[in-house]
Amino acid sequence: MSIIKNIKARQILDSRGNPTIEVDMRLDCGADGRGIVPSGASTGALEALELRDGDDSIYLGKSVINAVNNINNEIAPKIIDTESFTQASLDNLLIDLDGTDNKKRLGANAILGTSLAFSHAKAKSSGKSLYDTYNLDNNLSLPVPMMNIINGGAHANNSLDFQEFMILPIGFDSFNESLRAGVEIFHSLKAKLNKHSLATAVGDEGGFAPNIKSNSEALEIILDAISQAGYKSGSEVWLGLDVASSEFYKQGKYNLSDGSSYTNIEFCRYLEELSSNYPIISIEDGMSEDDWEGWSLLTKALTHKLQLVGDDVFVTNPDIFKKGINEKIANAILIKFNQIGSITETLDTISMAKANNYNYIISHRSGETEDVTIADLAVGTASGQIKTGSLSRSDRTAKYNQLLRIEEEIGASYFNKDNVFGRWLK
Ligand code: 2PG
Ligand code: MG
Repeated sequence: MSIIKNIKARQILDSRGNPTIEVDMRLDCGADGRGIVPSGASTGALEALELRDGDDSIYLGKSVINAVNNINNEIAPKIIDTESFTQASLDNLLIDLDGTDNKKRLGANAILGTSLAFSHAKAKSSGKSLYDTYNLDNNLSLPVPMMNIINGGAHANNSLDFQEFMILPIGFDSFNESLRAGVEIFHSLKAKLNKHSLATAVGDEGGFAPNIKSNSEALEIILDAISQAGYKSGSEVWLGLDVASSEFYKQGKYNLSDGSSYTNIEFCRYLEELSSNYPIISIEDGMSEDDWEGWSLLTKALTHKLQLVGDDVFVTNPDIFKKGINEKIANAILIKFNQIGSITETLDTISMAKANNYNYIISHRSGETEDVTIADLAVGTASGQIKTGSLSRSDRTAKYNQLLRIEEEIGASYFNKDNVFGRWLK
């Protein structure tokens, strides 16, 4: 239990140069904590509301001064010197104070910023590492990184429809080795792109954003880069996709930029075929958030073969996720704390995933900052996987660097400890 002595929010910038919220908090014991809120581009329609000011003449409408003021003027007097809080009691007070279903009055960014800052201060006051405060059932692990080395979709202005082409260096003995493999493949990919006179400029998550025409071409070039770097695809390094299909699902069809258009049955077949042709172990948002029928088809077709991750479709929301579990949609959930807007609800959703044998992946947003909380969250909740972008740009590598520090502290035996991919690798 902790009494809050001071809280101060301010507007700062995220990795895309858009305003976001930073919150500093101090507890009565003197411990302090800072939280910075990330921001998505391909957002799920049912995410908690990120409050922006909407005045086009200031930061193109993206300033967050109202949300900052909500913390400094409305939240502060309710939580400073009022009672002794746990994470849950603070978050519940904030949710009640907001009083709406999707945190639209105070802003999910205002609530999450406060929740995060408390989380950091609380860890310091208890003398624990941050990851330990997220340790739900005495089980830490170091995650396999899902590295987004080719960016498309809403994260790049190239012609690729799929948003993320990821590599997963699973077959290694430590996070350090897994990271090294990823980095070497990343650089080998850069050399390959150069050789083909393709752009090596990077997209929002630090991955390359070349003008490759087709999804298979992107996968081929990644496979090439893996072997060129001296690694084996399909045994050491696997592939992952974030199709982010809600972005191109219009009028009941999946419409690709080459003019082709698919029903959900056809698109399911398309993804099935891709996964037979390539060593793909994970597909995120293969179907749109508006196409639960498609999700059901896809799950039936591929759940035995690979991880099917719900991002836009579940938006880290326990109520929506519960519905998904009941309808047997997907077999994994992406966890983004700003989709739901508090640490407590995030942990609730994770507990639900654990209880129902769903994998859960702690994830960054495409708009990130120097805040590395998600690295600790991944270790503490033993997610076994983290999605935090490519191997360039400090907003992405900062999380990997934090994982290196944690590995130094707890030891490499925690890497991929529960092998969350095991059921598909047999
Ligand atoms: C996603 C995320 C992160 P955004 O779709 O999974 O990679 O992107 O933050 O833009 O929603
Ligand atoms: Mg996604």
